[in-house]
Amino acid sequence: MKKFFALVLALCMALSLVACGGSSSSDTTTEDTTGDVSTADSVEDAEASIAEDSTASDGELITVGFAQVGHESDWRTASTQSCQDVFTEENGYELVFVDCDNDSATQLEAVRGFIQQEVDYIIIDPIVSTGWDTVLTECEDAGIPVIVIDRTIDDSDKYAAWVGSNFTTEGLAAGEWLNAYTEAKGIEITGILVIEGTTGASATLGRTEGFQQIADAYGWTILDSQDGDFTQDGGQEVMESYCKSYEGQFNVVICQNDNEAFGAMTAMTNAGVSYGVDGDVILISFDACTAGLEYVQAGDINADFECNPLAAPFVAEVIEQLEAGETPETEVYMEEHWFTYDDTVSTFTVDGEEQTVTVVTDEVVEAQY
Ligand code: GYE
Repeated sequence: MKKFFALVLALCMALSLVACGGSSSSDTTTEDTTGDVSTADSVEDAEASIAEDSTASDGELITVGFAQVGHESDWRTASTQSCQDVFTEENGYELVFVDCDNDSATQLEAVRGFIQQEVDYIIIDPIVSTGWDTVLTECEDAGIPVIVIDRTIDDSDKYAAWVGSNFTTEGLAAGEWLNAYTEAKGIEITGILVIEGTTGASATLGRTEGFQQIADAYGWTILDSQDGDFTQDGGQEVMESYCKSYEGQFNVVICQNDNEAFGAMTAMTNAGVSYGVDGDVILISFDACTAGLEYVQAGDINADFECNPLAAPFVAEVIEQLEAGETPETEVYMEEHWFTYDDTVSTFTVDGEEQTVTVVTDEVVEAQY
């Protein structure tokens, strides 16, 4: 049973590490408590984990409670699927899944419910980054290790590990790509509109902060930046109001996830505003799930900055390490790519590090989640 689990885990890890193909803008890395960063970017690493993991079990099912944000986006669906694929009985787990419907009170309640159920581990994808210390102390008192995924917790360190993405880097990359693209095309940026994700979510905070830094550096005007709640309806509603308030004043729209971009496209089409590679407005998105990439390939979205939702295999590895009495790495960063319609910009620099883009082809779309 354990060997089978370890093999599945290793395969999942290997697949998620190579799934996107193309060139990598950042490797999946882990950081230990001393701040040292190591890289786990090869099939050999995944294979090595078979031997390591296969010694850790007593054959009992491990109960895992997962307090998921909700079901607001394609990204979220992929994240949920990743956990449901990995934390199966076949792999030695019983998963208790709660969809918190983007409500922070429900999420705290879910975590307290897991404590009452005496689960072995708790996974939290925190809707917002603050308000966590009390409930995490309760988990600690109950002796239940917490693993945080995706969004970060900023007001408590009472968890064993975090697995996710560097949202500020995603925002910086979007900004630097936009600068290189507009220079290459000879386009002058007249005005930028941002549709943010959920207020208080670290994904929103990081992407906003990263892009703002670049806007400040190049002297761009951000006309407005409003919450679209990471949903298609939210994106459409905000864009409808932008089209009225800023008619003729903008030529860049930044949507902080794909679903908002889908809504924004509907609003712009209805308002007679053209977008994408042949349009008047440059449209940038984040997440790069399959549907987002299809729009990039079609030229409707100019560039899509990936946020990798397939965290579960890495969470399982953390749990295996805790089961074995080892101290897991405290931070695990997912591998991510920057996707574009064409290679007008093939490389650009973020904080002195060269970034390469992946031009979206049929194979790229097929390999994506
Ligand atoms: O970008 C969005 C989702 O937290 C990174 O949440 C995640 C974000 C993702 O709803 O689509």
